[in-house]
Amino acid sequence: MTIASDPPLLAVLKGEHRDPPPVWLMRQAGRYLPEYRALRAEKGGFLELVYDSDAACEVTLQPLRRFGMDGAILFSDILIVPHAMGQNLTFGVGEGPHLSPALSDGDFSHLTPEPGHLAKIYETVTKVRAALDPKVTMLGFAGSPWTIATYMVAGQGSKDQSEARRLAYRDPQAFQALIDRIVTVTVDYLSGQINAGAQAVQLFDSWAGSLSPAQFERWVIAPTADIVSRLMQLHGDVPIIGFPKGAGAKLAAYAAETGVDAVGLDETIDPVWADMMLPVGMPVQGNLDPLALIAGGDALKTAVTRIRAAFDSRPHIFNLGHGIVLDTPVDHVEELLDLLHKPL
Ligand code: 1CP
Repeated sequence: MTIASDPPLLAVLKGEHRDPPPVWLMRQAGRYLPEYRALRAEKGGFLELVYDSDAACEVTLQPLRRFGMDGAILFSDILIVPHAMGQNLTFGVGEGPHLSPALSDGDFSHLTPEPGHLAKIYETVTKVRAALDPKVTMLGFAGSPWTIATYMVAGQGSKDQSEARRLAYRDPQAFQALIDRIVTVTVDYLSGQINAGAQAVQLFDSWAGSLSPAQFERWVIAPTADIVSRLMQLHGDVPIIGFPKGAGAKLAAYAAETGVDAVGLDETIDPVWADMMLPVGMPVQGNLDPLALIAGGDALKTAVTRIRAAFDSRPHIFNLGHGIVLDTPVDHVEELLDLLHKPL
């Protein structure tokens, strides 16, 4: 239930329709912002930013100062969970993340957990929340078990998540044990973020699109439902956004079976179709193509209008369909915010 003091984004997550829609952008902090690049260079690297709660708080607030977003997303990374489970994590310059040892057999029993890594993140949440305007919603997040497992098994990002998919078929028991462990750590982690001040949380399932329907049921829907039900018991009033990127037609089952309060839509989902197919009144988030934001001008305006029109009677949070791209012009983000603040 919404309460009068709920900020707009939180009110929408609880089922209210707002016009104009509240907005935040996935990866709204990051390398397209000069002030981010400057602080990253000063601190020496990405993890140095993440584990320094003053720096991480500052980076979280940077896009809010510039653009006046309705949501502040904690500055961290989904791979902090495998790091806390005991894998070594590095981010090389200009490279993606590396986790070692890679768990190609799914066996995590030899890893020594480092829960202190997660405690550092809670500090950031508390600092951001204390600094936030009460009209802005503080969002926590974690990766979904399937997406986290793809990185833990391969040791890095991969094109088609083949190693994790192979392991899931070859040794479903070992893979299930890994997923169960990630579920437990993720529930603790999200609960810790909520206790520290997060008002809603998002589960990023970036690689949900690589699974066949039966595997999707087992490795995306079931563990997500498990996390949602455990979090609901602990924090019944904190909304959970599920973002199963690439789920396509499997989105309907995801929305119906996981128990998430809201679904994030990637840019390949037709908003008109999503509105027809999702339960009446279920809040949605998305789904501007990040490349339309790079284009700006008429292309941006047309895309924004289409999305807003499709969701004109459903609770809707405006966002991208995936993270903001590195070469996005900062003034196009301003252009987007201006467009959103005008009536449809
Ligand atoms: O400064 C740098 O060089 C690092 C770039 C960067 C940033 C800014 C990475 C490395 N992570 C982040 C921050 C981040 N990551 C946030 C912060 C909050 C925000 O502003 O939105 C969030 C929510 C994430 C989530 C994340 N990390 C996801 C899920 C969303 C998605 O993009 O699909 C994934 C898959 C990651 C892993 C990751 N972290 C970074 C990279 C380059 C990657 C992808 C690696 C790969 O698959 O190869």
